Amino acid sequence: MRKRLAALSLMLTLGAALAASVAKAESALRLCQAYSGRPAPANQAGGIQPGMVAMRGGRFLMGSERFYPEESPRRSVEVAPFHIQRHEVTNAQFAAFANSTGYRTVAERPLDSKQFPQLGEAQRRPGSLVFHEPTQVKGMADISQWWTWTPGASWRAPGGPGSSLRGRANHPVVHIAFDDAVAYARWAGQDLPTETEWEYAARGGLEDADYTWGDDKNRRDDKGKPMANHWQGPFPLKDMAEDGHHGTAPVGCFPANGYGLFDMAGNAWELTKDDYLDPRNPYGGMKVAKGGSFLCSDDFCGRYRPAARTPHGIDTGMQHVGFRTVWRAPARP
Ligand SMILES: [Ca+2]
Ligand SMILES: [Ca+2]
Repeated sequence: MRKRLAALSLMLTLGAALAASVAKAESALRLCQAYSGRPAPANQAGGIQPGMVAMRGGRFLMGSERFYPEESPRRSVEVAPFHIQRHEVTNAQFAAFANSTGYRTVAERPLDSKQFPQLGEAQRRPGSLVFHEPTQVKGMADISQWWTWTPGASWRAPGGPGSSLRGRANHPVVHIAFDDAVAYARWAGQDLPTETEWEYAARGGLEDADYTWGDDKNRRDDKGKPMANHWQGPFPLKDMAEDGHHGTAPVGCFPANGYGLFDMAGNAWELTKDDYLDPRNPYGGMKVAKGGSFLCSDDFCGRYRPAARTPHGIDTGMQHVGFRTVWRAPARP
């Protein structure tokens, strides 16, 4: 009898765990597929602002010495408490901002004739950089083999003229330049994260782990799929899309990290407010972007990790660059 009771108890425990795991997966799926792209007014994650999650802050190990030189040194840093968006800013969120303010992004404005007197009107047309899969490449130094300056490309037409946001309300907004991200954040009463805040949030409480989910690069989710929307296959020729997504995915399609944050690895690169300092580029004008994107392949980028960072020019958008916002409680008087 006692054995049967123990077995029953074990079955109930396993059943409860399974039910919890299924409920969690279903809730993530709802966020991913049926999500409107705009968080509900009441924040179920316990944060103060809609769609935001509270970060306790504290001391953590930032950077890594196991990958690219720009990520080192690994150092102990302190971060104050803040709130961060559970997911990347979506097209629906950015549309609410653009519709209410009439804001035009950098990619939607023509280049200034005073700044670029050498360019004709046709060359100064608004546009942004769009990715395409080339059929062949000669070396990997020249990124114009897969990035094309495309007049008419912007967050409203992420693939260039003829593309649209149809069915993409819950995808991360892309083709966002630094000023665009700042304008949105101010409108929302928020801010862009510092690199330190972003990396603290991305680590999800795992100390010094290589990835947002731990150290195993090849870990798969409970359906056997990659843990983040990145690029599987030889870059830039063939994206096998083993993760189920070519290009951006709706936010929240991949497992959350330990802090309940989605897509801190991959999907869209995320702008921070920090300057990217590089002695080889004394002119500046670069900001730190974090987290990698749907274009990060292991054979070329490998940057869908918390410590990874890349420079992004402030004067342009790209098809794989977006952002998320933070909110900091005002200091008490
Ligand atoms: Ca993918
Ligand atoms: Ca991301």
